[in-house]
Amino acid sequence: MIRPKWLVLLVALPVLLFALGACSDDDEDDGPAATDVVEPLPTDAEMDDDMESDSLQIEVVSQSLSFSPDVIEAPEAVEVTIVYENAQDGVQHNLAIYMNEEDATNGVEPLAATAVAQGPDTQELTVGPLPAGDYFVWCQVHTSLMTATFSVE
Ligand SMILES: [Cu+2]
Repeated sequence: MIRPKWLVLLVALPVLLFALGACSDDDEDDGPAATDVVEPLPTDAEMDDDMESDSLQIEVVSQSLSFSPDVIEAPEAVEVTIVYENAQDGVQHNLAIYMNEEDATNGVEPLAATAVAQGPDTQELTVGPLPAGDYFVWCQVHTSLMTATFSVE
């Protein structure tokens, strides 16, 4: 009587273990799949890092008749994106970059310029790559009242 029970156990145990093993294999398959879902998050962060290195962003703000910073520094031979924020409520400004002040006063087209817009307003302006030098910046609404230097070095 004992022997048949042992025999049943001996036969049943491997089957049970196999079944359990199959179940735990499924769980392990779910495990890596779950981490696969988590992995794209660091990938997004890496993409942000890549965007920063590929396209340098420089923030410039106007809260009065001025640009802050009034010397906008950028590396030579690199395309940069100026994020220009007109933070002055109800006042129109823009950011226009010229080869020099003479061009600006003589009405030469700017190398790059945001659209004139009433604050609050934020625009992105892609500039360059430009050779090293000091470029002239003004607001086309307030011209000589509101100037800055775009310094590429
Ligand atoms: Cu202005």
